[in-house]
Amino acid sequence: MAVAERTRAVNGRVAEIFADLLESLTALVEKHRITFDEYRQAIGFLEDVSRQREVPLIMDVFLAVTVDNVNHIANGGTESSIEGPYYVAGAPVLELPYELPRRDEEPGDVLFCSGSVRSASGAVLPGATLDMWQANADGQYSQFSEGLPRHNLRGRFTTDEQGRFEVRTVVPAAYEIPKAGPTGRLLSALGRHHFRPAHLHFKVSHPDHELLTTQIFFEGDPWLDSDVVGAVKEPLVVRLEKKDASEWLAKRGLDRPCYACSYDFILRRRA
Ligand code: MBD
Ligand code: FE
Repeated sequence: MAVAERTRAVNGRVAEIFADLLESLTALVEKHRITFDEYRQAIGFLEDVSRQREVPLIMDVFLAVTVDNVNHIANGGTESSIEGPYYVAGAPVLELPYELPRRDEEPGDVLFCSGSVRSASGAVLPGATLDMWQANADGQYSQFSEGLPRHNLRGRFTTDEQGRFEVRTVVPAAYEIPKAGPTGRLLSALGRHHFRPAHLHFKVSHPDHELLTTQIFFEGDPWLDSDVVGAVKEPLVVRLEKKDASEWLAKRGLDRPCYACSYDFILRRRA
């Protein structure tokens, strides 16, 4: 393709990637003999995705995991997973004892998420920052569903002298991609389900170490093997443990059973 070759030579990476994109789309139109009717439908679909603010969602559903895979370097650190479309920078900085901001009558089971942050060398990392966000027990994220406080179930906190943390939150529900939106309608048209397994999002950071963006999942979740975005990695699946020992509960000011999970994050040193 002469045009592609010329742009490749002049404009570097953007031109090179766009040439390949156009080549794929051209082949697609030719292979399926796309009609003008279908062409206009495609334009309408993209306008709809934009109008309903689902550009980040649809990109993450179909492509983000591949971006994560081609950039993946485990190298002794915790496996990464995608950020997803619902991260908001600037979540509240929490004070001890850590509790993600929640509503007075926040629905769902209480969850204590604990663990540690260590360096790939094995050294514990006091003062590591965890930036955590999640869906509520209805599968909704604050700022992306109506009627939730701005920073509901979003917060930042740090590890203690032993590199440990514990934060109180609620057990998230599985996330269902809205069926009414263009992304959900496309999934329906493809005969696919709309669910992500329940998960907790984290960005874990510490000076001298690479930022880790990842997600934690729960054993036994019915959607683990068919996550609509395909972001589950086996080492990121933890046990959701029921806690009913009265002493353990009393120490945390609770009088009814709750859940706990634990994860030890490992950060790679910056080169
Ligand atoms: C989510 O909650 C999510 O984390 C991703 C990656 C995609 C859609 C919804
Ligand atoms: Fe999510």
